[in-house]
Amino acid sequence: MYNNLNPVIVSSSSVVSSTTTTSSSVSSASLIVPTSSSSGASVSTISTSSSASTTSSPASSSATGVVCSSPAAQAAVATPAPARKNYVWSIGWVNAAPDGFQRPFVGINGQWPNPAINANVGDTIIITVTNNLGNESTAIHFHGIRQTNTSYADGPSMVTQCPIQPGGTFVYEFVVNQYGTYWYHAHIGGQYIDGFRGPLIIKDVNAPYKVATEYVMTISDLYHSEAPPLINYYQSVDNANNNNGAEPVPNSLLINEAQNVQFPMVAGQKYLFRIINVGAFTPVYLQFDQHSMTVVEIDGVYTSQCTMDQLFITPAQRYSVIIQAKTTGTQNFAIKASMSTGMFNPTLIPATFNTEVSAFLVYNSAAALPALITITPQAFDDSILTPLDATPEFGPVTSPQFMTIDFTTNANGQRRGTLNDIDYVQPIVPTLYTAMNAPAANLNDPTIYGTNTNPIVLPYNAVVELTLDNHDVNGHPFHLHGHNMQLISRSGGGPLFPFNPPAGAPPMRRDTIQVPGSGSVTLRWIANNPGINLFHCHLEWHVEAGLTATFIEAPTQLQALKLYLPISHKNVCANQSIALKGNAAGNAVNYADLSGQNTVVAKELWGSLVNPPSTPAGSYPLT
Ligand SMILES: [Cu+2]
Repeated sequence: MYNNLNPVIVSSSSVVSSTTTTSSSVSSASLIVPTSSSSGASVSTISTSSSASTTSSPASSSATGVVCSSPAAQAAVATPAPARKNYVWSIGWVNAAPDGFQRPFVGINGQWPNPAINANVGDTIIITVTNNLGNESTAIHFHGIRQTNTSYADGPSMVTQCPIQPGGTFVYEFVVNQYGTYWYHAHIGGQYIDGFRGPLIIKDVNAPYKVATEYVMTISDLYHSEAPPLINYYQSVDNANNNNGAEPVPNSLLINEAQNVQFPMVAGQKYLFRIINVGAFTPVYLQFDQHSMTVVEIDGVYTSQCTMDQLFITPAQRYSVIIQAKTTGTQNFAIKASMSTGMFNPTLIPATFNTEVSAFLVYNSAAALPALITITPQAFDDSILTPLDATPEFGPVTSPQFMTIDFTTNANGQRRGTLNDIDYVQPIVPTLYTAMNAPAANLNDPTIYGTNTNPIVLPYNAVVELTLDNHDVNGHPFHLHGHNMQLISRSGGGPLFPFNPPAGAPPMRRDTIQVPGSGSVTLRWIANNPGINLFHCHLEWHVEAGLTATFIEAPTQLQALKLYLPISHKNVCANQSIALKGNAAGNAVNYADLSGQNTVVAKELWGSLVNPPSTPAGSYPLT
């Protein structure tokens, strides 16, 4: 087991209480009990015979067989008074064996899987985080939350805050004026690969659907090795030379951070499944046996309600779907998620390797679990999921942007991801602090934010149109912090990923959009959210490889907000001698002088470890 500082580890099954303080408890409906929490043995007790498989026998591909409709009107309900939701989190290592293999995960208050944050639209979320990992720094991003007027609470390390060092305490406080399905995850050194991730659900009492019960369903790839040595070898010259810089391949797939979980079902009722791919690297196909999914929300945007049999979900994307229960409840049904394996290097497949995970809709707990199903990838086109608010195409465009996606080797021979030929290298001062303190004469000059942060300054209310040209053969799910993006066009996805938005319909809008391999997308948004908003591929290995750009959005208006940096934010910087002002090179006297800025990553990368080992990983640990 890889732990260079022997951090304190607790067993996830030994802890029964939580010190979380919150004004309302997590819905019991979202609590799913795995059939086997201590070993993966139950996997083999269920037949995998393909002859026993049942499919929902779609008559045609999802590109052509999908039925969409407008939702029925719902009676208006009084909205609850805004609440302040306080969470107190101790971040620490927790041993768990979600697929039968025990390893440490980054847990909260002695437990892993991590709890959901639950709120209503308009609530304030306050999370007091203490880093008790011992050997790693941390930082938390709230994926999809716009952080209007609270850019300092967005989370990415050295972008909107300093890393939270071991022993450090840091307070995130922000208002959630948006409904929908989100998630939180570490945004530092690949740490969320090691399990620091969980749902963030914002309920809307006036949602355009009525259901009896809501379930949260996370899907995630699992690595048996911890992230630091994987990052180290991934970014090594040896990997660049011998494996063309290939990423490590996961060992298995999880649903709700477990396998064979059961979702209790009552005949005749309607269920909402909030599906979140919280994985690090792997897009998945998902299917319910003999139950269609009616999509009602993607990435926090209500959509035209389209019924389909299969979803394709990239890391960081969310789909909320309604499942209509059968009218009789004698039988149980299988759920299957299956990895899209196209990016896996065949020579790097680990010894323990399972690309699929099952779960079950359980109507009758006395009846046997059903045979598993098989998945055959179908054509999938999210552009048909047009927003219910009918927001038309933004325009006219005032800030056209263009980026190429490439992979290359840097001066040290490491394989790096680039946008417009620049790989992201973190600045010496967090970019937000540069923007909060730069003189007016320099504030809108992108160069002060550092060459290798890939900085783009957007004027307030600019209508941005970004075309991304993917020179890589693989698809990449790009995420923009602080906004949803309209998908104006997409090409190159091939027959499995067509682009057929309904004629004349408003463009699909979401915060994570797949850019097809060797293809391109054109995206639009309005720069009406002053702050620092990262734009990056959400495959976590590619974040580590530098496939990131930095939008410095309306810095003049950002300064006019006169943000008051919380004292805990100043303290974690002071404890690590990181300056609260200055340009990307740390120069607070002459912002135009970037001498000494970071332009090349370290030769040895070890994620968020604070005391990295002195010897390189040497190879991928294939377990
Ligand atoms: Cu990528």
